[in-house]
Amino acid sequence: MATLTALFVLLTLAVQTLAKAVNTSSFLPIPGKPRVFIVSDISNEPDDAESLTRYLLYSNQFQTEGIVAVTSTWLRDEVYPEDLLSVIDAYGNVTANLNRHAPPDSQYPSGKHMRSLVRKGAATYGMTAVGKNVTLSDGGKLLLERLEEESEQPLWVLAWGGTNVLAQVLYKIHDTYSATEAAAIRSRLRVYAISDQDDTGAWMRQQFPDVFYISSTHGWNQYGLAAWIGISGEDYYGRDVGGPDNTTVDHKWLRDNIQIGPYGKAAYPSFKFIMEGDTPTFLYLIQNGLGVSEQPDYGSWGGRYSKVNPSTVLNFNHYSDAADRVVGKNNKTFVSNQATIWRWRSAFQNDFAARMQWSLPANVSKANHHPVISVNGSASLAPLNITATAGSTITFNAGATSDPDGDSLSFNWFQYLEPGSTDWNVSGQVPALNVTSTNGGRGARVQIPAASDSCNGKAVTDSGCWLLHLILEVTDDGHHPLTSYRRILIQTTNTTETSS
Ligand SMILES: [Ca+2]
Ligand SMILES: [Ca+2]
Repeated sequence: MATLTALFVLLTLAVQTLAKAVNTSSFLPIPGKPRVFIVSDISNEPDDAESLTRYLLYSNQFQTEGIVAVTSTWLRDEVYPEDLLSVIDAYGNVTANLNRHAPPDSQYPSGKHMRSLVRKGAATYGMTAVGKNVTLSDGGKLLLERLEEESEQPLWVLAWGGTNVLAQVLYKIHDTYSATEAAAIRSRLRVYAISDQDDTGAWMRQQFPDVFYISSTHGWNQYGLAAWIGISGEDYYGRDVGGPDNTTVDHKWLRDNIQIGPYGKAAYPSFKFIMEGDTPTFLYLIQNGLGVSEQPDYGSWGGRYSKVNPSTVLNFNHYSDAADRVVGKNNKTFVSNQATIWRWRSAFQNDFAARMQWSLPANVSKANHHPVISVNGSASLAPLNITATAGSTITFNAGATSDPDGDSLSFNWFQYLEPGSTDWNVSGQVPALNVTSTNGGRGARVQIPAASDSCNGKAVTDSGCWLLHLILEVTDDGHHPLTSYRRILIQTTNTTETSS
């Protein structure tokens, strides 16, 4: 009898496993792998270890080029590469589990490979690590090598702590190469820094204003004013309280959904102040169809930023906070830089939780996989570019959108008003699309405003007609619902002018 029961249990498990089996080639494809170089003041507080835990669950989307333990104003004369390694070791134990949920051509890198990318930064504060007589730290040497590679792909330096490893390398490049060569190397660099956490950020932006540099700017240590606290900081900083849903960033949710299994339990510590202040740096680069990394003002899970000064004379490439208008959980409208991040929180927290399920053994995982959006026959994650005449009506067909798990899908078409405008009150300034969803959301009919609005001379495009952003957001009904996006860029035109 016991044997029969055991057989029955085995058969049931086998049937369940078969029912869960999904075709990995139907997973959301990963079109390219941004080159990423992380500098982290890990161990000043638990949150860098948290961010690294999340980052590694996305590491099959990136070509990681280096992970360096650095100082910051919070950790002035020590660095802790060993704490990076312990998170990576926990990750290395679950890559086989994770790879069952990754497209065959975008498998997760091994723990051994990720370990080989860890270096020490300078164990001194800020500008003391920068200058003519300074020997590059091991982290600096690796970063210099990566920047010297003549890659077609830019190198994204994500700063979770101080930036003196980057500053010492930029000093070195300036000192070693001709002005033209140094500028060419800097043109391959992209930075997303979590505010300034030492004195080198301000120095770099002053010395090398051509560097593409995303960071919130505000008084020293006034983090409550920074965009990145939109990740989870409304209660701690007392900003936008009541807007974002704070139930997915508290200790209980993290305990139930993230601190689980062989990876989450081992790697993800409980936060001290707020959850994962550094995570927006790579949320910005996640390829889900929403963000466009070369366009900080388009908005993404990592927030929306615009140029501090649009002068083409200065060639000043610093991008800082921009605001979105978002209706919060309490039905009030919030206008803030932090809203550019928290508006996506439900999606990015569910995404994290779903990936943590991937790290579990197959028989306990409630694995879910992303919807694959197809609009007008195109399933790419890059924006769909179309041209539309002012006053016309255009239609979109997303009927071929699918889900690898066969989940039910909900469709939300909306205009993202803020990108492309520098106005504070975008409502009434940016021409409004009239969007009607059709076919249960699998299609949309969009009325383009008349030429008097679409081509009102305030648009930044050469033609004087607006580039309008339409977003399709598709969410499945898996255990942790997953969301994919498609951005449709509608360049409006005035046919009367074009034909003359
Ligand atoms: Ca940090
Ligand atoms: Ca799914």
